Amino acid sequence: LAPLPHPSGRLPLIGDLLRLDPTRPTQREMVMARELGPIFEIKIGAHPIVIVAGAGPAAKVLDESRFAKALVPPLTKLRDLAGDGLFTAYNSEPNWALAHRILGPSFSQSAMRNYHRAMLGAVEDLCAHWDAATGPVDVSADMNKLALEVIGRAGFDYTFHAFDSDRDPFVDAMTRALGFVTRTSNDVALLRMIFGRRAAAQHPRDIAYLHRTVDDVIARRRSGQAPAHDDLLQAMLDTPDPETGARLDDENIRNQVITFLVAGHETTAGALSFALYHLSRHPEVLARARAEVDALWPPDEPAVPEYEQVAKLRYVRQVISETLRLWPSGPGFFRKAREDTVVGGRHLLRRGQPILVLLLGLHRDPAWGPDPEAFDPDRFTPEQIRRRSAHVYKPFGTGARSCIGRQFALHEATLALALLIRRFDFSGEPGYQLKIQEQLTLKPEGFRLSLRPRR
Ligand code: MNH
Repeated sequence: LAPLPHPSGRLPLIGDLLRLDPTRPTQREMVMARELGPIFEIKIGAHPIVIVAGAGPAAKVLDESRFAKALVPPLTKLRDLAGDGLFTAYNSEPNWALAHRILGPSFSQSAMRNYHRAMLGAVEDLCAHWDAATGPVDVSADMNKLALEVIGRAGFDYTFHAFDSDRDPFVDAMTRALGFVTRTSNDVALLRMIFGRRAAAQHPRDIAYLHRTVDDVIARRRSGQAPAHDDLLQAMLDTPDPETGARLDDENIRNQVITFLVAGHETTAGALSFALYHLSRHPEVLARARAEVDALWPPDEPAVPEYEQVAKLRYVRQVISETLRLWPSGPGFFRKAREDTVVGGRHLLRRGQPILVLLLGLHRDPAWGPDPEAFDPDRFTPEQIRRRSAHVYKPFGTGARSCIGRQFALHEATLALALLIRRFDFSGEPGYQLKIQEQLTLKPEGFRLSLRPRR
């Protein structure tokens, strides 16, 4: 058995810390993978993390019978906010299986019919916001607002007034809390104790505020003060477990609401932002996508997009898929071996050892052809998908703990992207160099678009 490759210059006590980038960790790891190969190890202080960045070892660790989701920082820190919600629950926690069964039908493809209107309303608000823009718009900021409004309205019949100047203080509290979770997952604990006191004091206040606000939304719905609604909250309040008849308690429902806000908003927003970035760089792709949209909803007629029509936007959907290949907004996820296991015939993975499946690496595996850096939505025609192993494309994770919100995200992103390219001509700023911000999720930083309404 051979030790795993690791970065050079490893030091006692701090391990590879000097080689890592606390503000853009997965982007640095993607660069390391080019040098170290499809499986390697980094050490954060004394803690080894195995990184899988290529198809061979990925096929192994994606095998659910031998590997499972691992809950390590930043996910463990996120439990301060989201507790035993679906995303941060331990595999063995009974509330995970309970919530997974109760919520499954609410996230099915056909359930998207219930959220379609709310999604459309939020997109229309964004269009109005863009109509009123007097200069270039900050794409990541606006996609964040859109996705937050969508999950708020479709999930809980709640608006954050994200496009208004007097937006809900909830948004700032959540942004601060997520920032704190990210920073404290990648930094050095001692420095934080010295320099981070103020943020550390704010964090529990932010969490208390988030919890209070959500508890109030739940209580109002339960008491009938807020009307019943065909949304995620109603499903959680009304649906008994199909197996045992048990119900989710109010604390768990609060954790799920916060989970959907956290897991469902920056991810979809990042995907939309990167999609607009790629379209601004690939006029031929934009033209094809727009032709598809215009054929469905002629540009000189008012469009009333229907739920069923979103499935017809095949090429727009391919644009989203290719976007999630190159810059998956969730850049990786953690696995662990259920028992000691040998990978690649020569590397021992200890039971429980955290393993990061680095999508930034896997999605650029040689299996993608000679130029994996090229943006090409034709990689996602049905024929191309059939020709490839499913193990080289995992933007929504894998197995039992894969993304429950996948259909939700794809319906939202396809609808929003289609309507935006229908309504607006746009161009990026000429000198813009893609720079990617990491905060649990990835998003383009400082990317602005100049807009011109098409009609
Ligand atoms: Mn989502 C899990 C990516 C949109 C709710 N999501 C995951 C995982 C990935 C992921 C990867 C697996 C994480 C892990 O293994 O630790 N999610 C995405 C991406 C998008 C996305 C790339 C958008 C694009 N997710 C959404 C939306 C929602 C959502 C929208 C909710 C409305 N995701 C979840 C939940 C989980 C999850 C909940 C945890 C599921 C579970 O463990 O049972």
